[in-house]
This record gives sequence, C-alpha cells and structure tokens, in this order.
Amino acid sequence: MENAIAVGLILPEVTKTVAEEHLEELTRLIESAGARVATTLLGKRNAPDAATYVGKGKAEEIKSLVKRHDAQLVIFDDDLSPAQVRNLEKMMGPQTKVIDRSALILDIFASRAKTREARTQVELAQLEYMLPRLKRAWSHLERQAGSSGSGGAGGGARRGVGETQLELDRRIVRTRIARLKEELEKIEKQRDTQRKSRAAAFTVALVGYTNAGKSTLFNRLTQGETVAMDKLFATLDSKTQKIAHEMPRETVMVDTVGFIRKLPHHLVASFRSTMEEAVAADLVLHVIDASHPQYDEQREVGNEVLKELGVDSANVLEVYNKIDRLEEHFEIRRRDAAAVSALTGKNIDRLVEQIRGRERAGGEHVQLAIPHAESRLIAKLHEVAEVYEQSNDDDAVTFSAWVPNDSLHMFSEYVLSRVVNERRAS
Ligand SMILES: Nc1nc2c(ncn2[C@@H]2O[C@H](COP(=O)(O)OP(=O)(O)OP(=O)(O)O)[C@@H](O)[C@H]2O)c(=O)[nH]1
Ligand SMILES: [Mg+2]
Repeated sequence: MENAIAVGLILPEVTKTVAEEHLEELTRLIESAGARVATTLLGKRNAPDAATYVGKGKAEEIKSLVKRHDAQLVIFDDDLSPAQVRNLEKMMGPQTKVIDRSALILDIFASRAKTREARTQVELAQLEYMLPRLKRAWSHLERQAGSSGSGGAGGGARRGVGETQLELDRRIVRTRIARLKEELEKIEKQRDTQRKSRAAAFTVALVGYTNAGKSTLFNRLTQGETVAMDKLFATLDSKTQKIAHEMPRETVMVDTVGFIRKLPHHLVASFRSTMEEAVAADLVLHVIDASHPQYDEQREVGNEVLKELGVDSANVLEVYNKIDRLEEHFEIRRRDAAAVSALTGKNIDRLVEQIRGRERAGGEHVQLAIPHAESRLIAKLHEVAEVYEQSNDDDAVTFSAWVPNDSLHMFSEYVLSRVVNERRAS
C-alpha cells in the first residue's frame, strides 16, 4: 500500500475548522482510493503561491515529511496548475508523485467504473483533465488511439509535417475525446429508449452526497442488493429496480452516483448522461447524512448540482438519513422532507407514504370506457397510464387505470368515474 501525505491550505475565506474538515474528507478519499495517509499538513496563506501552492517554506516541510514517512504520494486538497505540479515534483524527487484532488477523484472513478458507460465517461473526463497538462509523449495513448476503431479523421499516429511531439500528442488525445463523445451519445440514445419504455411508471431517483446512504435506502425500498459501502463513490452506475411497497402506480427507484464538493468539472460534464436519470425522474429524493458534521454544506453541494442539472426543486424531497446515529430527536424544518434511518428502517413507512402522496398528486385513478373504434387512444392509454383492470363490452373497452395528470385531457370524454383515495386493489 502506498503512503500518502495529505496537504491542505487555510485561505482567508475559510475557517481553520472548515479547512480541517475538508482535509479529513481528503483523507477519506485517499483511503477510498486504496492508499494510506501517513500524515496530514495544513498551511495558512492569504493566497496560494503561484509556484508551489503552499509556499516555499511549507513545500520544504512536505519534503522532509516525505522522507520521514517514506511517502510515494503527496496529495493536495485543491487543484494545482501544471506548473505547480512540475515544481513540486522536482522538489520532492523522482520517487514521489504529486497529485491534486481532481486527479485523485478521477483515479477513484477509474478504478470503480465497471459498465461501458461508466468507463467511457471516466476516460473522457481523464483525457479532458490531461489535455492541458500534456508535456511529453504518451505512448500508451498513442497505442489506444491507433488501435480503437477503423480509420477516422486523424486517427493513428501519422505525424504531420512540422508537427512537434507535443502537438501530435494533443491531436491524438483530441481524436480520442471526439470518439468517446460519439460513443456516449450512442449510449445516451439507448438510455432514452429504456426510459421511454418506463414512461408509464413513476420514477424516483436517489441523489446526494457520496456516502449519504443512497444505496442503502435503495436496497431498503426495493429489497435489492446494491453494494453499499463505507467508502466514497461506492456507486458509479445508476441502477433501476421496482419499489417493493404497494404504490398507486408501478414505481421504479433509480440509484445514482454521489456528489462531492469541488467535484472536477470534467467529471460532472462526463457523468451528465448518468445524472440525466435524476432530471427525468418524477420525484427526486435528495439523501442527506444527518449525522455528518457538515451535512448542511453537503446539502448545499447537492442543491447546487441539482440546480446545474436543471432539476425542478418542486420535484425534490429532502431525506435526512442516519438518524439512528443521532442522540437527539432530529427536527425537520421543511414540510417536504423526511428523517429516516435506511439502516434500521426507522420512519421508512412514513417516507413511503410521502412518496405515495406525491404519486397520488401526480395523477388520477379513473374508470374509463373507450369505444373499440378508438384503437389509437387505447394504445396511448397503455403507453402513458397504468392499467389495473380491463374488460370488453359490446361497443367499448372499460378500464380501471391510473392516468398521470398531464395525460388526463386526452381521455376526458371517456371518463366514467373517478376513484378517490383508494389504494391499488391488487
Ligand atoms: N448508521 C447508519 N449508517 C448508514 C445508514 N444508511 C447508510 N449507512 C452507512 O453509510 C455508508 C454509506 O452507505 P451507502 O448506501 O453506500 O451510501 P451511498 O450514498 O450510496 O454512497 P456512494 O455510492 O458512495 O455515493 C455505509 O457504510 C452504510 O452502511 C443509516 O441510516 N444509519
Ligand atoms: Mg451508492
């Protein structure tokens, strides 16, 4: 296992406590990546140093810590410029790698990515991160770009006249980036098709800070077996499963990748297609670890990402999780919120009731009689609604169905009666 030194900086805009907590999070990230944190170091400055980020004195201090702890990695809690990385690596010596928070997160994502979609997204983010930092030949990339796919514009390692090695490297990376983007577009189309096939179902997406308990809650509500771990970014792929409770409509849950503060910009962009699941959901459960000292900051990070993705806040329900860890009663100030323990199951029935309430508000249970001649409309009903019962009369088909509000107008002339406040019979 590699030894790492975690480095942070207290800048005027943050307090010492906050900086310490951020460094604590960095430590968890490093451990999640599979390295050991030998020691941490927190500097204090009015502004980052252009050459070394922490300043020359602190950099010397890091160097002696590297020696003392035999560290192979020095990891900074903020993004470093390519020049800062170069200067610091030169100081630390050839045995020590200097990386920043973004590179670390990209590493974790790369090691967790299992599906084609996640792998494509991570590779894209890595290349976008790498592009401005290229300085010498990337022979492994050359091989990748040359071997994947046939022909294509600029593919392979043909060097143009007067092109320097660096220009060539950049061209190879750009070509690969373009290909990955095409690939992602294809995957996104497939996802769209899958989503349309679930159009009649009510979809509930779980989003929130990493380690908040999304997968645990997913398992609790679906009786599924998604991996939940006390590790940051345990889940990378969104996963869908039917909810295991009785609902007015067919209801599916979607588990998604977690957020973290200062998430590398490229990563957010690359994981957009995965996160689209949250945007398309009828209801978004924003899971917050109420037992975390920074849960408020984590909630804010979640809100920012949701805003960036264009999720309507009216569709969001805040779920304060891990209340089993709290000694006092957890007071929720908002009405559209819940306080639960995904682990023990406390208040889960209440949460399910809240989800049900949202579902009920989103449509109506109606009895319909549609003439046989209206075969298109009947097909439409099967597409947008959940049909509970259906029977054939001489001149019409009668239905008992759940119809979402935005589709009701299509069927209004055939409504026989509305069923109020009755649970699904089956
Ligand atoms: N005490 C307690 N622990 C919980 C609860 N819910 C989840 N956990 C624990 O918190 C850790 C993270 O849970 P996950 O469900 O993997 O969290 P996640 O939000 O899916 O995390 P990522 O996939 O990494 O974003 C695990 O060790 C869970 O056992 C809870 O209600 N109470
Ligand atoms: Mg998870």
